[in-house]
Amino acid sequence: MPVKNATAVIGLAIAAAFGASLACAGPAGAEEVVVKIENFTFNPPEVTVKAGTTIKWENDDDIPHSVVEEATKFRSKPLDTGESFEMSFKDAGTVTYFCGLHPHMKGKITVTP
Ligand SMILES: [Cu+2]
Repeated sequence: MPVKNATAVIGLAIAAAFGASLACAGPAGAEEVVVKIENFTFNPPEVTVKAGTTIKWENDDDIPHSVVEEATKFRSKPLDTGESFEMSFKDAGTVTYFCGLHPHMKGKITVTP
């Protein structure tokens, strides 16, 4: 009987360790980087992130702005003050974008593997 109990305890310990390692795997591969939109600029204008990162653009200006990829692979709706737009980047490469309302506002994302 005591042997059976010990086995059960070990089994629980393994299950707990396995669960813990699974929990760690999620956040490590799902980082979020914030790009602020303020004073008619994307800040920072250029960011370098790892593949799988989510970029969140937040409009801190008191007029609307949007986020449009140069080849319109993605485009946000006009973001009012305090609104945000998120996009995940799974593939390595360079992404350039601008504000659809003020095309002189430009930004660049470099995604590394
Ligand atoms: Cu704008």
